[in-house]
Amino acid sequence: MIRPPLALIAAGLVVLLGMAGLVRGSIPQHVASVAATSSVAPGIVVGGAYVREPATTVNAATYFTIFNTTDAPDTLVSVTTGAGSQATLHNEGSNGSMTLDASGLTVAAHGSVTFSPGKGHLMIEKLYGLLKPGQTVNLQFTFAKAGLILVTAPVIAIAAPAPTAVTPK
Ligand SMILES: [Cu+2]
Repeated sequence: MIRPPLALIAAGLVVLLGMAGLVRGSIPQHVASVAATSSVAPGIVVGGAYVREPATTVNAATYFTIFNTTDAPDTLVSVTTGAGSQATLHNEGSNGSMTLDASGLTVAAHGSVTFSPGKGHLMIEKLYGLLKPGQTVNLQFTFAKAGLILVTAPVIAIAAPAPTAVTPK
């Protein structure tokens, strides 16, 4: 019977322990990837969100697209943010593809609503500080059915191009 030298067994144990360490190490990465998709709730996706760099702390306009991938309409009932004392949905002009009323903003089944310059924006009022490019603003969207959706919106410089919302598959 041939026995492997003791040193070789020890080396094998180190390799096994090393692999166990790698598996444990991968758990935080998995959690991080889940956090990165936090703007996705079952069926509702908020994409292309950004805050246009404001000139003052009076207010800042936020733009985004809401996709409803479900078979039923859902309603955005409120948005809150840590960047200012209030956040309100504003329709712009008579381009009225969106209907804002006391119950909120309804997004049709398999439909989308885009807030963009000329159409509408989420106005963050009474900013707690001036927002600069490179910063991000956290937004909490509450939908009647989908519930709470967390969105992180980058602050985009006054003259810089807006990010594009990717249509969910
Ligand atoms: Cu406004």
